[in-house]
Amino acid sequence: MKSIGFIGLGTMGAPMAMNLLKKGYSLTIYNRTTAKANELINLGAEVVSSASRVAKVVDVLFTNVSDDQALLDVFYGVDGILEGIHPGLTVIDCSTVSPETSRKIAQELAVHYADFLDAPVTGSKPAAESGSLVFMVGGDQEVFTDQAELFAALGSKSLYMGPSGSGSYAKLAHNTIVGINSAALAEGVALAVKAGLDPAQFLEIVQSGGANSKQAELKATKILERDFSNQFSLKLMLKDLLLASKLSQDFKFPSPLLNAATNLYQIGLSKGFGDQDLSAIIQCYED
Ligand code: NA7
Repeated sequence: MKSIGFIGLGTMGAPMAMNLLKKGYSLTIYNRTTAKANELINLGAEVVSSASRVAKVVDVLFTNVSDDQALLDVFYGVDGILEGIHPGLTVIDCSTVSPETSRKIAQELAVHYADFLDAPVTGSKPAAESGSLVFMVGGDQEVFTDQAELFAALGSKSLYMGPSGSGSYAKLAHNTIVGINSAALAEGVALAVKAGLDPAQFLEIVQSGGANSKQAELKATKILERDFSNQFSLKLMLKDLLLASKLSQDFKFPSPLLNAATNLYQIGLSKGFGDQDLSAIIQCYED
């Protein structure tokens, strides 16, 4: 069995690493904040003190960190992955970052005879826990095929999207839809409440008809119970919308809905909702 590494044990990374352990893989882990590794250590993971040490000892290395800067830090920083890289290593990055960053790292790894797949996911914390993530993958198709077993261990589906950066393109386009859709849901529910309607009954109508969506299905209870505990944070959604906005500008592509949603999430962040679940965006409509 391949030896696996995991760097980035946050909301998404920790349950993914847990699933690899449960499937019997030998796992070496590193997280900047060491305390987050404790539960995994108890389940048999080996923790090491730097990203370079993980890279040195594994065949396949997953990374799942916040954003472009975090990913560049774990690769290029002191004791970063590049210091432990070896020929034949495959890195599978599940962070949502810009396609430029995915391509830059893929090119860097190729110089060292190592492979890189940009493999962001759809599905937030519950899907990470239940092993039902969907991967959208960019990079060399043969490398993707070689890792099919690992994608199957963590997700219900993995799709090859094209050359390096294609997974990141897919994820930013995907989250453009999720961000706009979540904002639309919040705005509609807030309008119904303003008009004096019962939110539970209104959400039942939404889920029964033309306004239904995955977000309406996933977030209705959270909205009704005012449970904004984090499954995918508002600030990370804003990060994705800003990356998508940059893509739109690069492509000279008009994106009025993306712009409106980005502004709304920026207001949410400035009101202090950044660490809450993205469904907390509804609070922007409340007095
Ligand atoms: P979280 O729960 O905010 O976790 C982020 C992880 O990234 C966490 O392990 C952080 O370590 C790590 N991180 C952040 N910055 C750095 C730097 N500079 N160096 C090393 N490690 C860092 O995010 P999610 O799990 O919800 O999401 C992860 C990705 O998937 C993100 O791109 C989403 O958009 C999709 P820490 O524990 O803070 O020390």
